[in-house]
Amino acid sequence: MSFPADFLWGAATAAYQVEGAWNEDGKAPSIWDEFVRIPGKTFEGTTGDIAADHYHRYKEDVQLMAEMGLKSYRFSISWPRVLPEGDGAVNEQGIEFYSNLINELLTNDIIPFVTLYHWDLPQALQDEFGGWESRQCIDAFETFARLCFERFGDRVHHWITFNEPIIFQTFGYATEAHPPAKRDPFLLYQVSHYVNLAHARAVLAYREMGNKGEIGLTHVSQPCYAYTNSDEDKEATWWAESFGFHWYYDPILKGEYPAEYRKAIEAQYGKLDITDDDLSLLKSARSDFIGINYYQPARIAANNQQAERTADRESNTSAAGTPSFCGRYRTVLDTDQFEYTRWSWEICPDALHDAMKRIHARYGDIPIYITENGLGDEDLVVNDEILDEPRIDYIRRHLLACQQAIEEGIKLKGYYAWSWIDLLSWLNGYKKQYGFVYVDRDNKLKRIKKQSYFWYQDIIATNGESL
Ligand code: BGP
Repeated sequence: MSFPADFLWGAATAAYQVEGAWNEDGKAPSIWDEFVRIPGKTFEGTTGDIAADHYHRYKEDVQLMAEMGLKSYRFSISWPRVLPEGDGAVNEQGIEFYSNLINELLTNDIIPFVTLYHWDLPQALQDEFGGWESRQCIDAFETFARLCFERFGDRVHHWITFNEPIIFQTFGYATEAHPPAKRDPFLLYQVSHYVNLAHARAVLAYREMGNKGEIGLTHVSQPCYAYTNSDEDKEATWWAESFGFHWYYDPILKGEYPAEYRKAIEAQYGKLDITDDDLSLLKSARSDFIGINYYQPARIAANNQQAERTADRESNTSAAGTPSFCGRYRTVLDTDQFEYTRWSWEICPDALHDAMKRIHARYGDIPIYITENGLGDEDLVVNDEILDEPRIDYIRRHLLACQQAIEEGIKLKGYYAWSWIDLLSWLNGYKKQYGFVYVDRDNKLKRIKKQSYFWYQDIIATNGESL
């Protein structure tokens, strides 16, 4: 049997995308609650105000998980729900919601895997000191993290500090597609360092508080491949890989920044505020595991036209075929050679296998969780049945890649499909579906099990044998 007996067969969501109840029971607005209200920023102006209404229906949702046999559920805690001002008074009603959810999961033998930051920064902190642009945010995050460890650490033993720093930072500070919608590459790099420090402080706090579980961080994993063998495409790929992989993974897993790349970006944008004490802090806080979110690889070419990435929603939501924010490279869309989803995301299970090998080669025997992987599609509905065969095919092929990695000795400990249920896609509204469970938005958000629900149920029951 290639999947270990304790392999975590899971599925994931994130607070803003699933909960709704955006202004209930003492919750304050996050930067997303404000951003979605700016005209033109999201698909047809969709918001997470109601989302899948998981906040009110979590019991029903957990029952569906239990019936499926789900081993673990990854979800995030909304920071402004538990600390409305970011670091001030605790909102006990918010704490109660997560406490109840955790208890409900445990009663049903489902292991909670909790993300602290899935992009919904309290608006109060953005207003007060520019959010992640300030070192003050590091202290605020530590306060939030400690609160969560204190209240939930007795029952939650798997923690992710941040979800996909590269996305909220690039979109937030270089392409204007996410809040705070700025275009300032220097800030992007500075923010990335402050977030790394916040991660490190949370890791140390977790250990110092005597918790027994594991703590890590989730990065995007998008292996880059030169589109052609030309020197200029290879050089472009060095830039893409240095930014997308080494700049983000090295500080978390090696406690340092890639030197050559740092030199190059500081020459271009200016000297970053990174002190020796900061670097010692990073070194002292190696993660217990790395979470990877994998959707697609990137085919990289030189950006000969010197085109700039634009701020429009479309070019930020289908990643292939756009120039990078820094203008040094672009991604290539080639429908003759590669297979794509409806949103032009390349389907390539081999690159998932390759991603794990690259991590293993650079950082050694670090345990890995695939914390997101899945197919965004518009599902076929026939007589109230959701026939999402393409999703089954997508997940099956990616799970085979996982199986191969495990057989080769990679310490892969779990797989979380994105997503558990149909939820808000940040920039594509409810049109782009990922879930095992359909949410009928025309019929009081009724839950309907998709074909993939039953398929995954069987995969879990056989521990992957029926793949
Ligand atoms: C990841 C995020 C998720 C989810 C997923 C799908 O980047 O961590 O929150 O949204 O991507 O993205 P999208 O909804 O844009 O298709």
